[in-house]
Amino acid sequence: MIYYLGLGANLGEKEKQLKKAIKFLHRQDRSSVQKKSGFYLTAPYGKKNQPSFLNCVIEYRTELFPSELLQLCQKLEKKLGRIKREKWAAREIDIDILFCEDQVINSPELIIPHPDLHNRQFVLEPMQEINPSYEHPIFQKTIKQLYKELQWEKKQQQ
Ligand code: PH2
Ligand code: MG
Ligand code: MG
Repeated sequence: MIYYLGLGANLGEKEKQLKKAIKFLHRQDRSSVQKKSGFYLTAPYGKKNQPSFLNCVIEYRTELFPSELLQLCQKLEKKLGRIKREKWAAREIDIDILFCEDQVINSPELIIPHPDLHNRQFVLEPMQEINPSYEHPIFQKTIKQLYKELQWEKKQQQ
């Protein structure tokens, strides 16, 4: 299965933690990181009074099912020093499943596509770098279109 994952860090050695996460994912059996975006230094979205983030998006091929990949990501977050804090708190590493092919999943522990990704420049910009023509299975719009619309909305708000 082909997934897109969003990675972010805003505590500790951000770049090192992102690189370690990518390496760990690539080393898993019958799995590989097929594409990775550059690292983007981004302003905090949501809760604004926290350090800026380093973000990237990767394309990940694996035989794991979504619930299994979620468990792997949570294990990796722990391994890289993330501890339990309140929602929206700063973190050493965050790995979010953005897309799993054209699957739509709505379970209590996992929602795919990520329900807020279309509002997040720190997801759309790196994803546009690696796959601009990828189509969002619910909105049926490409990443490029979603990114353009977000830019337009932001311009309206200024
Ligand atoms: N992640 C959040 C909340 N806000 N802002 C940026 N710039 N990057 C993130 O990865 C991020 C965020 C929740 O996971
Ligand atoms: Mg997140
Ligand atoms: Mg997360």
